[in-house]
Amino acid sequence: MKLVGPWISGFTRRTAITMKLLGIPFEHLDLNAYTDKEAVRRYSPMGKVPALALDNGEVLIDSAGIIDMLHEMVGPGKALIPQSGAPRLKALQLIGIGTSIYPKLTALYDESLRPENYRLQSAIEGFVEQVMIGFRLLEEEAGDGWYVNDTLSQADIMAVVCYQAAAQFILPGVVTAENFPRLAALSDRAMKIDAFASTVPHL
Ligand SMILES: N[C@@H](CCC(=O)N[C@@H](CS)C(=O)NCC(=O)O)C(=O)O
Repeated sequence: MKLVGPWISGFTRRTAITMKLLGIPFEHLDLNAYTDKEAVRRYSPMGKVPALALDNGEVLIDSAGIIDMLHEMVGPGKALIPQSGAPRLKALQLIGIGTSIYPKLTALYDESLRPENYRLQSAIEGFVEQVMIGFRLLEEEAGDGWYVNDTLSQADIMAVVCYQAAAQFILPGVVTAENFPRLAALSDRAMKIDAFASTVPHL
């Protein structure tokens, strides 16, 4: 299988982390949706990443669908999400916060590319506000281990992907270890694992 997209794409990164944690081998095509448009579109006609090109030539886009398929491949016992009940609901709630934070980080990045006098300050403030509410919710739920049943799950993956992207690239000085100590500790725990450490994003 080929995974198309760069680690700076949080949705690609969460897919790669999942594949590595599940022991599913893949070839990484480090193609950027903005700067390698034509090459990306050979796999993903709309130009979205991540795209997973299967060995039979079929292609799947959207990280949620890809991860759903990967979980099905390995079976419920190995899937990185509780199977049912309150733990599953908790994981889905946390994943929902993370997958809602990330597009706002992307929107902030896109705004930063505009010449200063073309930036919409009210939109920027709104995005930052939403991001900060999301991080506060994730911070409140974090403890000394992993989020749900102290077992590494998709909730931890998405929270770490969001925290690192914000702290390193989008809102450094605002999203910090000082302001979000539990998220910072979660991120440190994750970085001891190769799936996270080997997918560090760079611009
Ligand atoms: N819901 C999608 C979001 C994917 C997404 O927005 N990817 C961004 C990069 S992080 C992208 O492809 N941007 C290029 C574009 O939208 O044209 C997923 O979970 O995979």
